[in-house]
Amino acid sequence: MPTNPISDSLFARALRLMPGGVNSPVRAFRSVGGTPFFVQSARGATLTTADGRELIDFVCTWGPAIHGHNHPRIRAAIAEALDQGTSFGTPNPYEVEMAELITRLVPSIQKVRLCNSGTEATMSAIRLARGFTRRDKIIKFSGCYHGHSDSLLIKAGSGALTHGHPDSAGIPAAFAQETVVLPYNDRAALEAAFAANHGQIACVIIEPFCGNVGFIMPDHGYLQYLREITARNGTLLIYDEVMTGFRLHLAGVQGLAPESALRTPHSAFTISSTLPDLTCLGKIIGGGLPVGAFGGRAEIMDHLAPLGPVYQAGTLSGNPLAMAAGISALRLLEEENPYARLDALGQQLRDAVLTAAQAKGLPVQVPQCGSMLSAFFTPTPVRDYATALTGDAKLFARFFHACLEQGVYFPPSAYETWFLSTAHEGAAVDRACEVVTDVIKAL
Ligand code: HOZ
Repeated sequence: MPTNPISDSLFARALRLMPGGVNSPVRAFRSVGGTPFFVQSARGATLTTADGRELIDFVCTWGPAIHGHNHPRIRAAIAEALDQGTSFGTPNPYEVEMAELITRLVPSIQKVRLCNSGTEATMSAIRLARGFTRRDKIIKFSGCYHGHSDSLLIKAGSGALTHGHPDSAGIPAAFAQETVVLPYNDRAALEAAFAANHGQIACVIIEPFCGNVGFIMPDHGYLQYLREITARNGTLLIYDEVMTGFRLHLAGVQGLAPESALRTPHSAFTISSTLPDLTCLGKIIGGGLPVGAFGGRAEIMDHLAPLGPVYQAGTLSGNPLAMAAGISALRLLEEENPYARLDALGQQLRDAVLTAAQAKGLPVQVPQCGSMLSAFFTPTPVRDYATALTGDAKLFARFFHACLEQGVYFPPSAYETWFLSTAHEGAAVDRACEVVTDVIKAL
C-alpha cells in the first residue's frame, strides 16, 4: 500500500484551515474513505502527486481536460495572452473570437454571454428564462446537478448526493417551492407536472445526458418528447451541457444525430438532435481555466442587461487568459475532430469492466457514450436517480481504492462520471484496462 506522507501532512494542515480540508466537497474522499492526495503537476493523462506518485487520471479535472493535461498548444496560448495582461475589465478581442466560435459550432446558440463557472451559467440562464417568460416555477430532474445556486440545489447529484445532502440546508422553503423536481426519463411525470402547474413553468432545465449521478443516458425519444412538451406549454428548454458541451460532439448532445460518427451501441437509444432554447456551457470552453457561458435564441438573450431588464454581470467575465485557453482547446477539437477516437477509448474501458465483472459473476452496469462513462455495481439497469442509488457504493469504494493503489485514479464517488482524453490513447487506457481487470477479479 503506497504511503503519501506529504499529502497526508498537507491535508492535516488543510483540515485546520478549510471546511473538510477542501474547496469542493467531493475532493475530500469522504464517500470512499481515506485521505485525498495532493497534485503537484499534471501532463497528458498523468497526475503527479505531491509525494511523487504518477496516476493515470480518469477525472480530467472533472471534464475540461479533453486534450489531456497541460497541452502545449493551450499552454502557449495562455502564455501569449499573459504577455498582454491578465484582466482588463473592458471588452477584449478574445471574447469576440470565443463568441464567434461558440455560435458557429453550437447551432441553437445565436447569442452568448460569457461568465466564470457552470454554476453562474445555469443560475443566470434560469433568471433569464424567468424574466423572459414572466413565470416563476421551474422544472428540474432528480440527480441532475446544475451547480450550487439556490433554485437548483434540490434533489441534486454530484457532491450534494455523494455526501448525503441532495437538498442542501440553507435554501429557503419559499425558493424550493418554485422548483418542481421530477424523475429523469419519466414522461408521465412531466405530463402531470405541466397539467398541475398550467401556465406557470418558466423553464425545464436538464443535463440531456446526466453526468452527476454517475453517467446516465436518456431513453429513446425522451429528449424529443421534452422539446415537444415544453414548446406546447410556452416553457423554455434549457440544456445544461457544462459537461457534455464539446465533449461528445462539437455541438454537444444537441449535435448528435443518428448519422453522427458517435455510436451508442450499448442501448436501444437512437440519438437525434433536439435544439433547446438556451444552453449552458463551461469546463472544456475554458481549456482548464475558470469559465462558463450560456446562450441561445437572440430574442431571449436580448432580455439580458444592458439591452433588457434581466441583470447579470461579472468582473472577470470574458477573462483574456480563460478565453485564450478555451479558444485554443476548441480550435484543437475542430482540427482533430477526435470524437470517434474518444468513443473507441470509452468502449475499450467499458468492455474491460464488463468482461472482468462477467468473469467474476458480479453484476455491473456501465453506461458509456464517447469519453464519458461510469460503473454502477448493480443488476438493475440504470436510467434515473432511483436506479442509480441501487449501485453498491461500498463496493465502488473498494474498487476505487484498489485501482488507486495500482496507479489508476477514477472519481472518488460512485456518483460521478469518468472522463477520458485524447492523451489516454495507447498506453494509458491499456494499463487502466489491465488494472480494472485485476481489481475486479480480486474484489
Ligand atoms: N461538482 C464537480 C463534479 N461534478 C466537482 C468539482 C470539484 O470538486 O472540483
